[in-house]
Amino acid sequence: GDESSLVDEDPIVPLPESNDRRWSDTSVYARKKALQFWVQLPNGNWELGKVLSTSGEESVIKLPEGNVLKVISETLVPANPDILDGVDDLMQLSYLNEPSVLYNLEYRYNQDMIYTKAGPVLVAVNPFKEVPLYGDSNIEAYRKRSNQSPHVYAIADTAIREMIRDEVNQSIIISGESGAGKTETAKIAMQYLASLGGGSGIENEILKTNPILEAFGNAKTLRNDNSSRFGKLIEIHFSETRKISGAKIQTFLLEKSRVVQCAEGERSYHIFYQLCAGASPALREKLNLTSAKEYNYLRQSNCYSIKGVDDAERFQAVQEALDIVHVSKDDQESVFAMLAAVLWLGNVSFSIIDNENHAEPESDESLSTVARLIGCNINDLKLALSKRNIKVRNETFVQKLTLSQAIDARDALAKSIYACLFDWLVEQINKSLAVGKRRTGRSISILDIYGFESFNKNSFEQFCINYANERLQQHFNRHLFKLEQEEYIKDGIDWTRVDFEDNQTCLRLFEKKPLGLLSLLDEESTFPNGTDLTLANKLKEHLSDNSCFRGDRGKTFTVAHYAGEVTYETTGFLEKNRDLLHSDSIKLLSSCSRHLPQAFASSMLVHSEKPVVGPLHKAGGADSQRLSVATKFKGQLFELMQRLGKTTPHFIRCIKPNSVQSPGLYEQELVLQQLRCCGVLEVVRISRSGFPTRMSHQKFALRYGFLLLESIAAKDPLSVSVAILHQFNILPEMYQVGYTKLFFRTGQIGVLEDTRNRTLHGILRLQSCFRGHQA
Ligand code: AOV
Ligand code: MG
Repeated sequence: GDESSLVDEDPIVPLPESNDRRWSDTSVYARKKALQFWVQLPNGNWELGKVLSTSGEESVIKLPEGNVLKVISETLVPANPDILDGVDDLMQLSYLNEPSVLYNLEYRYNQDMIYTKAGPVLVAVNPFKEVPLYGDSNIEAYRKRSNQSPHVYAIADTAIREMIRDEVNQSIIISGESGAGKTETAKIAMQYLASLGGGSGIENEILKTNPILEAFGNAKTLRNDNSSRFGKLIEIHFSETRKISGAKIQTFLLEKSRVVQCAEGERSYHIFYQLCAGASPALREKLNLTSAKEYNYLRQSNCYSIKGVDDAERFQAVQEALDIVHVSKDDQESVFAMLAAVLWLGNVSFSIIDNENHAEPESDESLSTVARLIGCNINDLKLALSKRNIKVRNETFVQKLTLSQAIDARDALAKSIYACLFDWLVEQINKSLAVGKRRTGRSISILDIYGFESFNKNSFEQFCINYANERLQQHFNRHLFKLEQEEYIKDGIDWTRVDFEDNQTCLRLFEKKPLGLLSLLDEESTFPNGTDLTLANKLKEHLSDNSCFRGDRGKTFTVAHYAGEVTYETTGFLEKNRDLLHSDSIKLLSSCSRHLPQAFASSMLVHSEKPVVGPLHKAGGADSQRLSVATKFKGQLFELMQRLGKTTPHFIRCIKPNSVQSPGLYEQELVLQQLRCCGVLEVVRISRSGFPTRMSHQKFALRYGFLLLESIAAKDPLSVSVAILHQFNILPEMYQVGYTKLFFRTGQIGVLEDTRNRTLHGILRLQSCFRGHQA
């Protein structure tokens, strides 16, 4: 595709930061009208208070527990009237400020109402426990629209209706940081779509892809016990009769380094532990399987189990799911053999054979088991792990590997086998889900990628993951911004374009050619003498004038992402980006007697025939004749964005309420930080700079008409509405009258609502007085 058009299209000028407490509604006007206020306590939390008195710059505030506090009046943030407690759309709040939004979400969260609308976006706060919101009866209620409260089901239902009504493909785009609930949300959306049925069990097949892909592509990290280590787009197709006709899964960049290396307290992919715990005695014997603790690859992180998860039980579920997506028992056994081969590869050890540190694998149980499982000659395996053929012009030399090179060759082989296995499985699943002949071409896609990550140490994996999130964020920004403007225009109101903060600068840091992170990384990857340090220096030399980049000491640099700053360490960047599997290893796999290794070898050969990017590719020799990992990933992301660009998107923003994965714990600061950076605040801020409150003429006239001093009961809703606006001296710049709706600036409805309440209160008092008289 045409990449440049995506990068530089329609640049949006960033707004100057007007206030460090973004979009807090602290205008003098708002403060005069509000009855209660948010007070920030020294611990950072917000409390609701009432003003007792004001003198000069200071106000005396009474807190709910009776405490009295003296504060600078300017720091008070107006709070909403009680009738707005827990509204199901943040747009209904009269005062849109951070504490009010935080309070509203918390109020709902405490009652297990984890979903809230933020205008067009659905916000989902992770409950970290079972909530009674799902299952057939709930699905039914949303289908019939007898339940209208915000829900993933409602989003999925809207997607279906709009797909049919507009004949346009739809997408459900789920984002949020690691552990926020994206994967669960994606499954809930799939559940709703699957309930439409399709015949021949296709809907069940679609649901069963989840346990399979999670077993092979998810792992325990420090952020999430079931963290997705790959990105996924599932496209569900529908027939003319609105039944599911098939589906297609596309995956993005699996984190394969995890197979050979993972941090203390994390795990490798679930499937390894499931296999070790759940394989039948017969299978154990065939694969020479022992316990997870015996395998170096699983042992290094010192973590074998996950609280509340029975790996053996999960293994049964995965096998059943594989049956359902038509992976034959034979193929399943081949898959498990590949897994065991990977585990045994990790146990292959080396001995030094000369005084130049050259190494050879030990001929032990590990080596022979690997050879048997992949079906190769044990000597060929030994050769592939200790020697390398190097072609210079037309001559071939044999080079002995040093110990560290040999270990790298072994790990590279293990990683490749696993990554190919993952791709192969996805391919099998896709064959099973293949869209039938009676297709309409209409589909709903659900996107669930790995969330933004920031650890103490961040490497190439986080670099790619966060780059993907940056791209997605831009899609989100642009789309919602456009939507907002379209609504104003549709209702015919005056509207001057408001620009908003964009993550364009950060994306440019990644994508600019030739001086951007990805280009420089690729360039350095093609230099045979490039090292982690030369890469870091090169980045610092060329990128320091981008405001999102900071060069740090040594091998580290920092990127200011939309979701926060992340410091990356370049250690391993070049190697992971090059991702070389030596031709000797590919040859080894193609020589195997088993069909899976052969299939892996041919898929690798196909990929290595693609053209190369980067100016100096020849320097690396034959093995670098392929796209770098980062470049391939970038291409995938562009393609994804183009595909999503042709759909009507529905956005779901998942929020992680605490960092300990516990139910009932709502950490204001953590939630606030996510709301700020993931753009939910942005969307509301955009709306606030416009006219966030909308009410139809009818509804407005009905609700406030009785407040009118002169009776105009016979008049039409528009005239009644205008009369109300005049009677209450609502300033002309505070509202707009559209064709069908009234549009108000923040806080305006609150004023009317207060008057309405006071009047109703008065009427009630009068009535009870009256009744008292009668008695
Ligand atoms: P993620 O997909 O956003 O993280 P998950 O969807 O895996 O996050 O959610 C993490 C955990 O939160 C799950 O394993 C559940 O225990 C819990 N959870 C999330 N949503 C719900 C829900 N609606 N109901 C009950 N529990 C829930 V990552 O893949 O790490 O970016 O990369
Ligand atoms: Mg996930």
